[in-house]
Amino acid sequence: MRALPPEQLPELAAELRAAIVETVSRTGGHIAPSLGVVELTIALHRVFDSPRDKIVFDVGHQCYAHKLLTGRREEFSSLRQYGGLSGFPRRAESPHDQFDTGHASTSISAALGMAKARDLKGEKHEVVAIIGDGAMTGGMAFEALNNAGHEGTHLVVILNDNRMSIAPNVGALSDYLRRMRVSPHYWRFKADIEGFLRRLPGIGEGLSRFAERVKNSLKYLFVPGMLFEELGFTYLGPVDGHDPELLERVLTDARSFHGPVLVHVVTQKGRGYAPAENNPYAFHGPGPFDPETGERLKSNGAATYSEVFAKTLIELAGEDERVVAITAAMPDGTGTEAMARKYPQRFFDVGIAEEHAMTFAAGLAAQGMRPVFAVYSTFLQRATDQFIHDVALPGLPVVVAVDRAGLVGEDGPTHQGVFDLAILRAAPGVVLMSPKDENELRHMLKTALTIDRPAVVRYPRGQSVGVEPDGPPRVLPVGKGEVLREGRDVAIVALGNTVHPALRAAEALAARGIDAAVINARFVKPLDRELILTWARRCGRVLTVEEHAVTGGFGSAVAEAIAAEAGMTLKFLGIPDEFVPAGKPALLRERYGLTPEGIANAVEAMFPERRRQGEQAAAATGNGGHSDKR
Ligand SMILES: Cc1ncc(C[n+]2csc(CCOP(=O)(O)OP(=O)(O)O)c2C)c(N)n1
Repeated sequence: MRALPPEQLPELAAELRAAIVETVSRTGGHIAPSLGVVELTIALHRVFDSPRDKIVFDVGHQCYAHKLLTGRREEFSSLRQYGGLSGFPRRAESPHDQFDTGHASTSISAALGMAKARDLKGEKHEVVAIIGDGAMTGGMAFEALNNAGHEGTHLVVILNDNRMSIAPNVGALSDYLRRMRVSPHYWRFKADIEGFLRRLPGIGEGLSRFAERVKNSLKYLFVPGMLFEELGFTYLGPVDGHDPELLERVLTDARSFHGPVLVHVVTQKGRGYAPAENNPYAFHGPGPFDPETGERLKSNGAATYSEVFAKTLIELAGEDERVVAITAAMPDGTGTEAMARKYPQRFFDVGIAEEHAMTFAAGLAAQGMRPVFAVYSTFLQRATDQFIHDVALPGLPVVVAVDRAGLVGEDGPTHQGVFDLAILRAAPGVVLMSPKDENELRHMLKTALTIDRPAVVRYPRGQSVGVEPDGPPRVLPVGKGEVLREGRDVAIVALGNTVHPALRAAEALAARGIDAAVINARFVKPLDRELILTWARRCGRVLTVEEHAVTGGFGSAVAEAIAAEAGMTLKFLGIPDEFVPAGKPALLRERYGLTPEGIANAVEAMFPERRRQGEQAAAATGNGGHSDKR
């Protein structure tokens, strides 16, 4: 491809676009982001020598042209299918995929790490991060810019500015980029300005401090990208991201600079495919569509869980003025855009900033509001500390609506929502629940907004069960499950969207001569211990079912509750379900029995008969203490 004369590049770009549209119209996928960076990807592979030079995509959903250009054309039709090509860069898939991605705002950190490794190993190659203006709103990106500017390590960051996150991009940074885009400058102009300033009498070489300040102020006036310059980057841009020759020139320039360089490239999301150009929002990551017309192939049926959530949220927000909704750049996916339309003052899109969103919600709750942060399970992982430290510890009534909890599908391992319970369950004092259907989701949202403590409702992606609402949303008894089917042989304890399949399984089992009880747990925390224990004892066999990792999930919670009932004696010694107060570690270990004596006592308590015998022996000899305790 490097040998192609420049006049053939538009043809190559058109071929890549045709291949992307053809495949994605069948598989679904991130078409608009990928179409927008076709020329940029060509330029990257002509200027840089991948895989020797490291090209690191952010989020990674814009990598389709990269995949086509790096030996994966034959398999491209298997994109996002089971056993096929990933929709994101995967190290295991190709040496050209330098970093596994799926979540936003990681590329500059990863690229800086690679650049540092290069320097430490005495190697000579380039490292390039490609990050969108949406991903640039994430805290990690700022942390990395801050660190990279300080380190002064050479790396190239390409800011792919298409004005869009999934929805139109938001925030002060987005406004800043917009101002730069409309300025008529481009990167050569910056050099001209600097040269001009240097030639000004009294402002050139050997500047007084005053003159230095004047120069800097003039720079602010004329030179775009000062924000990045102040952070220690050389800023080049803005550059038209659909002009192949210009792109090659600026990227070649960027290579030659010392230290970190930021190239601001302006692209059009969905470029070259009219339906995506006209509606980049809908074509960010659509399902299958008709490639001729762009019409989405719609499946009819029950409302999605997100739609039911959004409708209920509006209803409950109408009853309570304190209810506000927060999204981290997913107004459409989470359904919170309904709130934006109905109550714009009470809706906040904070950008791709889950960490900030959680603590922002905590701040709102601390002042008496009732924030609902709707977030996909996989992206909630980002806000783990903010949930534990800022919401759970002070016990603030933040509602976390965990959408896409469970199996998510074609986006693959970075997007499956199977860790939220394991993460959140450790936090003392929180209420974790999951509805068996959309009707229960309504009640759980009402419950979450009514109880005065941190509450989490997790529900799956896609269509709901299709049940009718049984009256207005109502408060459920916290920590209570329900028995949906009685049985003698085994207790199936199911959570969320596994409850209905469990009921069907029980029917099938009846035909096989197994009488299964089915319990809808509803709450992971507080767990309905009593109910589960009753049925565990009654049946002697328990199967837990959840769309979540078994490690640390709902089943683990049940196991903890019924461990004592199992044939062998099992106890858990560790930190009980509470926040640990301040104190010297030795004292705290005493408190929790994590000392040799504490452990010995815990073990001894597992031998009640021995203890009784010991006590009897002590009584007989007149010795009141434990005879075997040293
Ligand atoms: C931590 C995290 N939160 C949310 C998302 C969902 N998400 C995927 S792409 C995207 C928008 C990215 O916008 P931008 O970086 O500008 O790239 P573009 O799609 O415009 O090329 C969002 C919010 C994500 N991938 N990671």
